[in-house]
Amino acid sequence: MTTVLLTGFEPFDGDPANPSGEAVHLVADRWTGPEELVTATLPVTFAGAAARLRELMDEHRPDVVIASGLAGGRAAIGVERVAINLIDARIPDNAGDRPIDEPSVEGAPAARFATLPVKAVVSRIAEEGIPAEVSYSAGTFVCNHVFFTALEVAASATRVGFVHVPWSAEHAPTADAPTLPLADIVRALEIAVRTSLDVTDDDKASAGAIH
Ligand code: PCA
Repeated sequence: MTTVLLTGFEPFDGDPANPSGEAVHLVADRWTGPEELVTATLPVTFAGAAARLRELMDEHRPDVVIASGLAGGRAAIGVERVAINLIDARIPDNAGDRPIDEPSVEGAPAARFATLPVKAVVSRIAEEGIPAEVSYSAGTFVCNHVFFTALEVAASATRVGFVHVPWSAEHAPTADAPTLPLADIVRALEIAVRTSLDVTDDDKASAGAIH
């Protein structure tokens, strides 16, 4: 049985909701397979999130791991291409911890690339009219930490990636904040899962950045 692990996060930084956590549950509600889908909401803590992800990967031995989180202020779905082995917390996590300049995983390489077909995921999301882009930085907070840990822990055949999502229109922090409807965020995660299962060779089109 092919297994997919899809995670989101609980709210953090005073936000009333985290669309990533809400979306993964909605993806699970309407999942029809044939693959097995395991979903979970991770705590926004450096100590708890990576440990929980390791447990889930140990228990379910997933073929595809997609973690998702909120990137408040972004207007598009961001499919992350690179995780760095660095924690530099600008704000405290939900446990009050604020580690600065520590590695995610001691002794591991400086960075790892996502092993999902990142460009194919972006183009398939965009084809459905949902704004999407390849992102080259997942930040230095809990999301990047989870992303790097997943890449570090995964077996070589496992496909691992991270998707950052905007605030949902349903829980916009201010009237002019960039948002997407929660339904679009749900659909984007579904497309990310389906594309990661079905596409082996990524697109060759450029998604690079000059700066
Ligand atoms: N976003 C944060 C942590 C949890 C989340 O949803 C981040 O981008 O690191």
